Amino acid sequence: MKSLVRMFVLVLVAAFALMYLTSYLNSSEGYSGGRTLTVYNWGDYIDPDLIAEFEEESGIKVIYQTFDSNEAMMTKIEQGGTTFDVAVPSEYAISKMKAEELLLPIDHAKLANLSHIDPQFMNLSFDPGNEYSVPYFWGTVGIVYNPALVDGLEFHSWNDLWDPRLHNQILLVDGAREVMGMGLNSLGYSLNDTNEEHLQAAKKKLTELTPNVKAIVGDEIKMLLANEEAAVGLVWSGDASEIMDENEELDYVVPDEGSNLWFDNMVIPKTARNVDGAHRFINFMLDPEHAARNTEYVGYSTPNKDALALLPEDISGDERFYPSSELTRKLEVYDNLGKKMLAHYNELFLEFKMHRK
Ligand code: SPD
Repeated sequence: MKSLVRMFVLVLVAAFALMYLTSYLNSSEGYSGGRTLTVYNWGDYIDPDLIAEFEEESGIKVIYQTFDSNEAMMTKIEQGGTTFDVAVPSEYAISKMKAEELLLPIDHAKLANLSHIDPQFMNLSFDPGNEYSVPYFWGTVGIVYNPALVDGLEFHSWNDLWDPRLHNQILLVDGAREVMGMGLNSLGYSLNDTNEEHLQAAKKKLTELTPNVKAIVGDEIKMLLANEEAAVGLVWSGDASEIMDENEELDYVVPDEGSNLWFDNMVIPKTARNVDGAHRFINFMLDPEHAARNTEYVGYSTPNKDALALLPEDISGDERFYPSSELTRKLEVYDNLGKKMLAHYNELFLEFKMHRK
């Protein structure tokens, strides 16, 4: 009997020791070889050389994972069981994650490079005082098109996309707010509209676009448009810039009715195990030389004024991707519409996608 008890105690001690060791190794503060940082970012949204340089400089191993929509990212963090140290949500997602207490406060004292951010990107309404987030990239939503493939069509209005000459020629980015937003904007409604009649009208309008829609896709939209597999795309501005780098024939416009102005910021989710490493990583990305290289690599617009000054004029002076304040004033930022309404936008988008099948 005594030996049975001894065995039981030994097993218990071994289990506790194993649990302690596992959590120590996973924790950032552990021995240097075991220090890790888990970064959760959009696909194609960082220069991989910068990750390698950060690892070299800090001795921290980066585990890098990607997502393709705010909704997917939030669901994963909400569900728990993850250990993300840094994530990159857009503004309405930041506001929602803050409300759901999914974020840790940012310690500005640890971010010497925060001073390089242009003040116009700081202190925005979705995160007053940047208590929980730090600017990474920003941009617009618009139409990228290949003039040689659109039969003389010009794109001043979202409604131009409904032209029958574009049969099976349009690719849409796989984003509920972007696609629903296009439907709403085309009818003159706000991107943040919550009126059920307007939302149903937007979905109906989108279903009428179906004959022109070739596919609804993720990051492959860039390759498909650059390779001229379709003539037109509903895209984020940075993707347009990357596509146009690959194929100079294409152009990008923001329709006259207006569109979306968005901001992707770095945050530290509540799941973080390496809060200090997260600050080091964020500060590293804010360094002007690193931010400039990242901007050149991914093609998106940087909010870092000192990085912008390092970029060639053909990038920093391109008004399609660094629009004037006159244009940005016409654009709308997505609001956090609340859990229920955001789920409803997703549902309507899904119904539109199902209708295509
Ligand atoms: N491939 C990187 C895509 C990043 C786009 N973020 C835009 C979010 C707009 N709400």
